[in-house]
Amino acid sequence: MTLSVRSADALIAQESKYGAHNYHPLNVVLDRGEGVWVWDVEGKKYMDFLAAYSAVNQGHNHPSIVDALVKQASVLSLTSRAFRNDKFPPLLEKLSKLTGFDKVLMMNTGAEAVETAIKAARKWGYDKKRIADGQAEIITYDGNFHGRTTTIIGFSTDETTTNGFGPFTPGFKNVPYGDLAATEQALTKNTCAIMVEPIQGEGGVVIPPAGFIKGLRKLCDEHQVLLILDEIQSGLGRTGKLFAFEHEGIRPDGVTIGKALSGGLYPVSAFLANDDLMSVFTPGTHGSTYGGNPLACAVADAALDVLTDEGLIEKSASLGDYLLERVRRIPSPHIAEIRGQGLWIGIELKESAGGARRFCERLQEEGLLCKETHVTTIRLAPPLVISKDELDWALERIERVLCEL
Ligand code: IF1
Repeated sequence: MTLSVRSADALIAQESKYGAHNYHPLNVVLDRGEGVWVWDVEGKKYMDFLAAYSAVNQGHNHPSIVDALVKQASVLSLTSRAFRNDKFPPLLEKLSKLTGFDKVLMMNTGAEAVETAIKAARKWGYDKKRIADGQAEIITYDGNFHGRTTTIIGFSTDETTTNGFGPFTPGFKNVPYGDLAATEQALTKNTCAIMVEPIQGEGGVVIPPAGFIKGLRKLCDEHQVLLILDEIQSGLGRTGKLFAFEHEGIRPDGVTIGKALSGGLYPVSAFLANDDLMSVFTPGTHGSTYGGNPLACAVADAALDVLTDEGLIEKSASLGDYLLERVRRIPSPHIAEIRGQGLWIGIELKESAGGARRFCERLQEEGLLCKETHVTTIRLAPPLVISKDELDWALERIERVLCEL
């Protein structure tokens, strides 16, 4: 392969000079992807073990999603919701039938879907639960991650994301993640919803105690409170089920999805709910220029087909079990704890390991791209299209780096 005219170093310097420094990425500059593989500008090949934070569950540039994107882009991209388009209604029906929710509200980014859920929950609180105007409360959790808008970061417990960005939106109450008793204590007559990630992603793939989500469902039923789950990262196959809530055998009142809804080709998100909740929205109460545009709908339609046609959810369950078992057997002195569900694993390192970053940098040298979270966690989340052979290729490197460093 010919060397790119613009070297990685030049591109990194250009980014540093002209871009805001709101990230600290690994120094790998990618220019091509296919399935679980990506290539940097110098032609070096890597396996992607982050999958764009689970947006690329279907693998990079899945041919049928690319095909849908190109085809639709050449016909009609955006009408706005002032007019109707022919790709929107079929996607709504497909999503409703696949997920079992009556109604779908399309947005673009994950944070917008979460904002939509917050607005729906509050309005339901005033319209249906008769909470006094302006008093609605939502219970959220320590260690949460739901996006970057000013309202959403207002209830984050991570100081890096919040410091210097106040004042924040009132009406949120944080309690310890996984703590049912603390949740019950935080409920008041003004509580309209509990909003929670079934597994905390940014928190470091934190799995709550078994029965937590089921317990929340019970509390919500007893106190006329909505259960809203953020499945933007945990949903659409990542944990080995379509939704992570299926592991607990319950149904929430509302769910947010995004990321893999488009297979990573375009920002598409949605808020899903049954009629009783979604009916709080009437013309003019919510919207988005791009939400539900034909290009997004064509892409999402194809991305959902890939998920089901290629059995990616089942694959995540079976290969996830295999990956977890193999990672649990790694005889590394650095490992404190291993957490996982489906093809989603957090390797918690001991204090003495010197942080997860140096392991991720070493894995990069070995051709495997991972991203640490919370300083001490190595997060594994490959595209769900990964084969067993490819997984073994990655495991060999993960084992080596964890044992040799
Ligand atoms: C960043 C983490 C992943 C999410 C959940 C909503 C959103 C996200 C459960 C918002 C987004 C992201 C965004 C990205 C890093 C990332 C992330 F490390 F922060 F936690 F995925 F692991 N709900 N997650 O995980 O969706 O508006 O971004 O489309 O902000 O740096 P968005």
